[in-house]
Amino acid sequence: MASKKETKKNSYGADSIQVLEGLDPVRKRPGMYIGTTGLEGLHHLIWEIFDNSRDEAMGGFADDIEVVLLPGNRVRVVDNGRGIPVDIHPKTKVSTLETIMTTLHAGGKFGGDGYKFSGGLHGVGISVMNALSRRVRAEVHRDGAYHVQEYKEGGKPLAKVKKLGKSDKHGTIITFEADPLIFPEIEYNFKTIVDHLRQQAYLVRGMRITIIDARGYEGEIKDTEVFYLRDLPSIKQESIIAKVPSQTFYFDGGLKSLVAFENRHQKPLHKRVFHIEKEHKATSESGQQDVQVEVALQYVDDISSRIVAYANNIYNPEGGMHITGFKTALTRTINNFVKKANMKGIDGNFTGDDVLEGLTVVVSVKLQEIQFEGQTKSKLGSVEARAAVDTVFSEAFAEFLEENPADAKAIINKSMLAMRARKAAKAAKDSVLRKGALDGMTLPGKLADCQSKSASESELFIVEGDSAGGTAKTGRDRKTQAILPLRGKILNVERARLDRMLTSEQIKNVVVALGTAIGDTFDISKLRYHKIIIATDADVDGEHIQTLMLTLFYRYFRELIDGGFLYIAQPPLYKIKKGKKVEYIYTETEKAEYEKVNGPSEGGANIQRYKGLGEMNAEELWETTMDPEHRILKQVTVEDGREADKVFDMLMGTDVSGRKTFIQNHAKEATLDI
Ligand code: 1YM
Repeated sequence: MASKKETKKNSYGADSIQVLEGLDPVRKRPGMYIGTTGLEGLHHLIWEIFDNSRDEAMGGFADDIEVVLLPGNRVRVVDNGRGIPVDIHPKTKVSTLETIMTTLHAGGKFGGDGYKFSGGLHGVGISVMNALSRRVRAEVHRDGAYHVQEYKEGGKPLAKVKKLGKSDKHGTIITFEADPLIFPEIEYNFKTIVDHLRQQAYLVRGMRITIIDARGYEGEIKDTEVFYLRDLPSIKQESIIAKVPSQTFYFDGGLKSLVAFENRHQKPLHKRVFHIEKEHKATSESGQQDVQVEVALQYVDDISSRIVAYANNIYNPEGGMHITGFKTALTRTINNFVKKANMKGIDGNFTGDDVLEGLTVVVSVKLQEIQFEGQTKSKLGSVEARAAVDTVFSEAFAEFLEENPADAKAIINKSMLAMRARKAAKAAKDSVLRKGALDGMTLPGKLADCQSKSASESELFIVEGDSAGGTAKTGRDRKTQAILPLRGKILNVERARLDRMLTSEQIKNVVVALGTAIGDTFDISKLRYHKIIIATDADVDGEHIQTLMLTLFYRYFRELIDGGFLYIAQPPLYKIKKGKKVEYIYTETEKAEYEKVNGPSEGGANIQRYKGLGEMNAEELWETTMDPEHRILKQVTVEDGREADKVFDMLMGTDVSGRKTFIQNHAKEATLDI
């Protein structure tokens, strides 16, 4: 680290302030500066100071940062950088430290040249933090001395910067206490901080970040104490560290490590993680800017893709120009490689979607002048980023494919599979969706239809298993209730594409029985039953089938969910017989209550547990699950379509544990219709 620091010149020159303004605007309209005064805004205060330390690390001047949550709602951020300059600023006649703490110095560069690709407005956030704090203490080790200045009530200095002693160290320590007049709730979330700072650690290779939650520490913590940081005169509190939660991040691999982290629950298809980091020089005539580009990627055995984008270390959930450039370059590079390699049976006409399947990629760009689309910085607008990523990535990735034949082969195979699946899915979908494809189909033989032709009084029970189906047929009300049995495990939901599922005989039966057709020809007025009731066993297979059905309805028959036509049956878990009295119990909570009131099997009560629908006879099934007078149905709703879509995607992926959890948590959600 030291050698790195020495190669850079100390570029501070205190004469380039552009706009100076007091802190009043920040206190008047905090939302303008930190978004909200809720918990998110509160955490923003930490990010603002942390960004200063991170920029110092990006510039090569620091490599260690410490964030400490202290008792009394105080937060301390420490870095081993150059230290904020403390000399008198020629324009403001007060120290540079005081100037940047007490003025909104808009206009970006302040002080020296800053760093080529800093987070943007250099050091601007620190005054925002000061304005919104009740108390702040700034300590600087620099120029052979240890300097301190304190501020109160929204950034008012208590005194000038004081030199409190000698120091051969360098670095900055900021301790602040957010102002309760601004923030109605002050409660920092350790996990939020850890998650945010972990991402940051990936983005600046070789930067160590330690986060310490010392809020619960009961001993004394002095003002100047640094917990962990090297280089600073840390009153090493190893004893404290051992007693409170802490976490340290350091990723030598940068984005390469981030890709590995994102893929931690996945099965990689090739060994090497591709990685490139390079500065793309703008052509001088066009007057564009240089762009720093970093990309890391690896393919895994999954059908979805994970694309993570950053611009100047700001996360862009909606992507933007860098991602556009990346996608174009990825498709072109893989297709070119395939053509050049002259692979048998592969023509190199992959689409963008083909090459994205299974991909985990992180793209990070750094620009001097950055533009986002919209207020939230969620999408990068700077056009230069597109060409920069395209050029840097395609060049390096072509080389990677050539130099690593095994990895290249695995990647091409994955795209090949995706292409085949896409074509097959399209053909299958076309044939299923083709106008009238289902029109001529007669009702499936398995369906025991009801007598009524009025949809409003008709119900369709989709029942798991032939045997339960048979029982339901015997027990039902023939006039209004139709039964369609589904054979055992109809289809492996895992990894099955919905398009392909539609070609399955069993699913087709469901579609034909509904009567609405599907796709372009879908017509809700043709729905043959106004209650569609999924009835499965209360076990893993049953939950599996429920999930499959929910997926099918969600993707292809959304209107049936929106219209409130879809339900899940609630068969009882227990039957309790006491003398001639029979009682059914539907949940474990109910059972616990029953036992509390009656005592276990007291008075000769006989408790029978139902493992599946098939264990009930026709009369019991009618009484408990089908009789509109007594049954419990759960209506399926889509509260938040977007959220649901995400979950379904997850269900179709390879992460089995995530899918299981979902099935267990959600299959039986929704409102009661008793
Ligand atoms: C815990 C917070 O603020 N570190 C920090 C800030 C600065 C510097 C170093 C720094 C920058 C420069 C020169 C330069 C800042 N300085 C300024 C300004 N940590 C934290 N560490 N020397 C030191 O940019 O040239 C703004 S931020 F403007 F005063 F130079």
